[in-house]
Amino acid sequence: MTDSNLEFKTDPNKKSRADSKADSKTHSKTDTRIQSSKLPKKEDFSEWYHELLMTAEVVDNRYPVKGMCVWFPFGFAIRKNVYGIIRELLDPDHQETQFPLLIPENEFMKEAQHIKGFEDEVYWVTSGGTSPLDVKLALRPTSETAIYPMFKLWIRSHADLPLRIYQIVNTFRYETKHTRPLIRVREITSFKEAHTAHATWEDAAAQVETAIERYSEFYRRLAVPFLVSRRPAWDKFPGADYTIALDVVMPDGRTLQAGTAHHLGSTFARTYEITYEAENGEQKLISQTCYGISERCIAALVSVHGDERGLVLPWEVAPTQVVIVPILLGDKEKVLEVSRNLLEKLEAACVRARLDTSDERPGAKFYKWEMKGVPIRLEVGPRDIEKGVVTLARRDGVKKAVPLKDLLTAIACEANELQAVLYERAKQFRDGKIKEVTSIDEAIEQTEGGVALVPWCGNEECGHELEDRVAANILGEPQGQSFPEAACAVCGRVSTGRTYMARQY
Ligand code: PR8
Repeated sequence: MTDSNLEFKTDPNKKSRADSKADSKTHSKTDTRIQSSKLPKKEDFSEWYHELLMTAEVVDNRYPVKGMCVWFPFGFAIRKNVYGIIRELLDPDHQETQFPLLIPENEFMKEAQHIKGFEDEVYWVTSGGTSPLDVKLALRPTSETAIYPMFKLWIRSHADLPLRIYQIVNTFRYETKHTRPLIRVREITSFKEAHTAHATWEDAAAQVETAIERYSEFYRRLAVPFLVSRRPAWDKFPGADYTIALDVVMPDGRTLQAGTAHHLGSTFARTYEITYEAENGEQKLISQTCYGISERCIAALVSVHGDERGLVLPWEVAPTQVVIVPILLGDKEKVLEVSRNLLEKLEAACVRARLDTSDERPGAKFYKWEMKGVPIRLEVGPRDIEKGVVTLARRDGVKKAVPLKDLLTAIACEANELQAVLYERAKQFRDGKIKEVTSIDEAIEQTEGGVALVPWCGNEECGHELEDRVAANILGEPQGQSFPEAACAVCGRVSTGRTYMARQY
C-alpha cells in the first residue's frame, strides 16, 4: 500500500457524527455479547471461525434456511469496503450492470455442458401465486445463460468488442456439501461475476490473465496471500476451455477457492449464436471469458488475519480505522476535550474514526474494539496530555507514545506498517504450509494439514488415482513457476509437471 492510499481522501463511507452516535446504539447489543464471550483457540479453526463471525457481528448464521446467512450491519460495512476495492479495480475497463435473477428454463437448458455442471444445484420457481408457470424459471446459480442471449442482441460488429461487464448480485446454489457461513452458502449474496466478449481466442486468453492480475491485486490489498493454479480438466468450469483459480490456505491447512477465471472459448457463443461482423465482412463467433469472486473473500480475510482476540482488519477495509479511548482519570473534562479534538482532526482527514465515551472500563473498551478488528487505538490519558502525546496501539500488538502534533503522519505510517506486517505474517504462514513431496505416502501426510506439491505427469488417469489414494483434491498446476524433472507419484514417468494437492473447503 502506498501513502496515497492513506492520504485520507474523501471517503463516501465516512460517517457523520450523527451516524457515529446512532452506531453506538446499534452496537450496544454487541457490546454485551463481546464482553461475555471468549473465542475458542484458533487451532480449533471451525469453532473459532463460527464464534468469531457471530461475536464480532460479521454474519448471523441463525436464519432459518440452511446455507443462508444474514449480514450484520457491521459485517456489511466490511463487505462494502471490500467490494469497493473490486469496483475500483474493475471500473476502469468494465461496465457495471445488473441482470434479472430468474432465467427461463429454455435458455438455461441450452448449453449442455453447463447444465450438466449445475443441474443438481438449481432452485426452480414453478408457480406464480397459485398458478403453475408455463415456463419454469431458474434462480441463477451464475448468469451465463441470462447474459449471453442478451450479448447476442448487443454484439453486431468488431467495433462492439471487447465487451466487458460485471455485476455484484446474489446467486443461488443448492449445495449438497456441508454449508458454512461465507465459505459455502446456498445464497451467495456477494457474487461478483464478470463476463467478457472478444474477437479472438487469444484476446480472451489475455483477458483471463488480466483477470488474475486484478484478483491478485485485490487480495494483496486485503493482505491475503494465495496460490494460483490451472485446474485439471475434470474440475474446470462447466463449458470452459480452461479455468485458473486462486486458492487461499486457511488456518487449518485446507484451501479455499477464493476466485476463478474461466476461458470459455466459443462454447456459449455457438450455443447462443453470438457472432460479430469482422473487418472483412465475415461473420465470426466471439470468444468469451468469465470470472468470479464471492463472499469467500471475506471468509479468507477474517480467517487469515483474525486471532483469539477477534478480527484483525487491514486499514483499507476496516469500518472503524481508529478508535479513541479516553482514560477518564484526573481532569476528565480536559481528557474529553482533547479526545473530541482528536476525533474532529481525524474526521477532517477522512479517517473513519470513533470516540468511545461509553461507561465501560478502558479494558472492556479495548477488548470490544479489538474484537471488531480496529487497526489503531488511541488512548488519551491525563499524563499523556501533559507530555503532549497519546498512546497508539496497533491491532498487531505494537504500542508507542506519539506526539499529538505528528499524529496524522504517525497514523498513516502505522497503517502502512500494519499492512506490511499482516501480509508478511500471512505469507510466512502460507509458505510454511506448502511442502514438496515425492510420493503418495508423503502427499497423504502433508495434506493432513497443508498443501502438497506433487510430481504429476498430467495424465488424467494418474490424476484421479492421486486424488483417490491421497484423499485430497488436485488444485492443479502452479502458474508462473517451472520445476526440474521428477517421477510422477503414480506412474513414475519423468516430467517437469507438478500439482498442488490439498483438502478443499
Ligand atoms: C462461475 N461464472 O460461476 P465459479 N458459496 C460461496 N462462494 C462460492 C460458492 C458457494 N456456494 N460457490 C462458488 N463460490 C463463473 C465465474 C460467473 C463468474 C465462489 O465461477 O463457479 C468461489 O470462490 O468458479 C468461486 O471461485 C467463485 O464463487 C466463482 O464461481
